[in-house]
Amino acid sequence: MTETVLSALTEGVLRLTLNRPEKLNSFNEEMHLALRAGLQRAHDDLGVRAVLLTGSGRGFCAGQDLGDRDPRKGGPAPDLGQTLDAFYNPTLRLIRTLEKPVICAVNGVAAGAGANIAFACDIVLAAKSARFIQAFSKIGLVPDAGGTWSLSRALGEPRAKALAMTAEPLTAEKAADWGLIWKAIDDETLMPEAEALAASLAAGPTLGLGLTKCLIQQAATNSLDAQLDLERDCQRQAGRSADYAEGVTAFLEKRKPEFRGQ
Ligand code: LHQ
Repeated sequence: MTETVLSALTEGVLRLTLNRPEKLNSFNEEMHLALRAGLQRAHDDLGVRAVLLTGSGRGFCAGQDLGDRDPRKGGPAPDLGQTLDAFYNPTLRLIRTLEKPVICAVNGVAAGAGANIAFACDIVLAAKSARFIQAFSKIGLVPDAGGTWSLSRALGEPRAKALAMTAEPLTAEKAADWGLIWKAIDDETLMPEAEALAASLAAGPTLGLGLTKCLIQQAATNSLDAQLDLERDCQRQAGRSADYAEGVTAFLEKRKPEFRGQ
């Protein structure tokens, strides 16, 4: 049977590829569980120092597989809250709490929860041909997978509400101009550029990068006072790391640092 998420670890980069291309990598239960297992491995395995998430074929991810939820089959209305609790929310939490960089290479259309999973990643690169669509309003749902949170934070209420209510596709270039993603890249250079970025982060000071991620995430809800204290605590921890000693030594010796992620 074909694997719904391809997983490969190379020199510290765990590449996770959503792999249901004939359905634009929309989520069925098996793919949910496979992605979660991959992200859990990233948490547990010291050999993983960065994650690269992407999709097979012409799409990144079209959100939930709507064929799995055919209302014509009858029966009671589904409990979609339970679907979020059981599947999407654990995945979102694994991405946000992973103390390692998560790079997302959006290789094609990203719709519904597929778009919002991309926005939860730390650094998002997208092919210029990719589109982001808050498809939920087309089927009577509300944005999920953290979409209301990430859109309103990155864009403010006016753009977040318009994207969510109209489901108008947002081009990769506009998403980058608006600060929703890091970069829009020519289609043919997306993967080489994403791989190079992931490799360079995986060779970086993982502890410091993880602490940086936590700090920036907490800044949104902290007061300046609380954030200054948190920076102090994290800097104390970073300053005791082997990678800090190596970074300074390499600087003084005018050579490239060899970080070990500790
Ligand atoms: C699909 C899908 C798909 C199944 C393309 N499912 N087959 C939802 C419910 C439950 C719990 C909580 O959360 C959620 C979260 C959500 O994500 S809700 C939003 C669900 N997603 C959508 O509404 C997007 C539906 N897809 C589309 O609007 C289009 O396919 C987009 C705009 C993504 C791409 O359009 P095209 O490039 O024109 O491709 P296509 O529509 O021809 O799709 C290609 C194939 O993929 C096609 O199959 P076929 O057998 O005809 O070739 C589609 O049926 C299939 N596909 N999305 N979500």
